[in-house]
Amino acid sequence: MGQVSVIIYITLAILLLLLISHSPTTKPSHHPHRRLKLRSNFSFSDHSKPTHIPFDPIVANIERKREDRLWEKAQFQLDQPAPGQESQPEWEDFMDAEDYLNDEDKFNVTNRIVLLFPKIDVRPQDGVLSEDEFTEWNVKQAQRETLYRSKRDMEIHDKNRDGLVSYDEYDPPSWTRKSDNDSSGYNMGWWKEEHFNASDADGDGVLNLTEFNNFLHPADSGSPMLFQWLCNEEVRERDTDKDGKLNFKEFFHGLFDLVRNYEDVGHNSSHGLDDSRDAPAKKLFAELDSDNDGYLSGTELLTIIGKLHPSEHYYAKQQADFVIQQADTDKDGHLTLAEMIDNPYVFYSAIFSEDEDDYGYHDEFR
Ligand SMILES: *[C@@H]1O[C@H](CO)[C@@H](O)[C@H](O)[C@H]1NC(C)=O
Ligand SMILES: *[C@@H]1O[C@H](CO)[C@@H](O)[C@H](O)[C@H]1NC(C)=O
Ligand SMILES: *[C@@H]1O[C@H](CO)[C@@H](O)[C@H](O)[C@H]1NC(C)=O
Ligand SMILES: *[C@@H]1O[C@H](CO)[C@@H](O)[C@H](O)[C@H]1NC(C)=O
Ligand SMILES: *[C@@H]1O[C@H](CO)[C@@H](O)[C@H](O)[C@H]1NC(C)=O
Ligand SMILES: *[C@@H]1O[C@H](CO)[C@@H](O)[C@H](O)[C@H]1NC(C)=O
Ligand SMILES: [Ca+2]
Ligand SMILES: [Ca+2]
Ligand SMILES: [Ca+2]
Repeated sequence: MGQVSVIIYITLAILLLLLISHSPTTKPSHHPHRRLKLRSNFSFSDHSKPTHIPFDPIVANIERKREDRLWEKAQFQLDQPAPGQESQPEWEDFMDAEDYLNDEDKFNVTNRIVLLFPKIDVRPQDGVLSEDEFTEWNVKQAQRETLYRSKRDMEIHDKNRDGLVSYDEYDPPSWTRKSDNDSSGYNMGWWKEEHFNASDADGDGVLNLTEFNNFLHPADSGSPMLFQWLCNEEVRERDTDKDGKLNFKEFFHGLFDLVRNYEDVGHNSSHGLDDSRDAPAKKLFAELDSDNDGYLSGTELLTIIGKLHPSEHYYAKQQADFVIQQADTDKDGHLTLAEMIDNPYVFYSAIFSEDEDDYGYHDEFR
């Protein structure tokens, strides 16, 4: 037997030992392999859609930086379109960020949760997180996001860089232009003067950052003027006979289903379609028609503004309910620190990916 074969045998034996030492029995893992991933789907074209609210400010910061780069690229291209030189956002640009997130020494989700928990557990500080506390946290994170984006959007419009946007400066960006043709006679009118004026809380003719942010997010503005504007827009959009108010038919075909979608519990549509919808629709119409003239005005819609335009709070609560339900191991409706630590990826769900390939690879070699 030659020396070569001996060496081969020894090598094989060592390899085998290595494989065994990496087997699952020697290193039990609580979680299947996860790889944290930054959101890849941020859309510059639709600001009205609620996006996922990031749980962890660090991740939010990273995602924002990434967004900035995409945004700068997009702006650059608007300014000077370079033919033939297609530029998609380079995933590689952000590899360092993802490597950071997946480096357990640098970004240890357990430690992050331990750090964040007391910041969420504030009302009251009792060692458990309630739905309200989690909702508040989500609202705060969401507000940071929207304000940040508004600030960036403002830079586009604020041509003279005085930190204020006048109506003349406000040039509609392409994402607001659904169609220039406006076949309905009324489009959303983002850039209409009325909308601008309703956002100008102090009436000085220009929008500062707060006012501009409210302009972009009227449903979250808390401003009576903007709520009124939103309701007037609802009327205008559904007002097919153009008399400036909604009759029952216009309400029924345009608004009723929208309202109903938010209170769909206990509905039973198994019998007669229109019969079953007619009665509750008539009831709601009568309730809303407070001056009993048989029509709904914008003002009469104000009481259901929250259903027509759910605020950030609505989505923040939905997301809070969802994560609590996912991580609430003892089902008492609250989250303890231990429950969160046991289910860390519930909170990082928007950014982790369970890659099939990763799965196979790691099962094989563990
Ligand atoms: C991202 O967007 C694409 C289409 O735009 C969609 O097919 C995909 O499901 C989205 N991914 C996530 C994670 O939302
Ligand atoms: C995260 O840090 C804790 C100590 O704070 C440690 O026990 C745990 O193993 C770390 N997790 C990972 C995945 O490294
Ligand atoms: C807009 O409407 C005009 C007629 O009113 C039509 O000729 C034109 O093609 C339309 N443009 C678009 C983009 O739909
Ligand atoms: C908006 O306000 C300005 C004054 O600041 C006024 O001149 C203009 O007519 C108003 N426009 C609308 C549509 O209300
Ligand atoms: C913008 O103006 C409003 C009054 O309309 C004021 O309450 C708010 O603090 C101002 N915001 C900023 C960022 O200056
Ligand atoms: C619909 O309502 C009827 C009684 O009104 C009830 O018997 C039936 O179970 C309901 N169906 C559903 C799907 O809830
Ligand atoms: Ca608490
Ligand atoms: Ca102002
Ligand atoms: Ca009325």
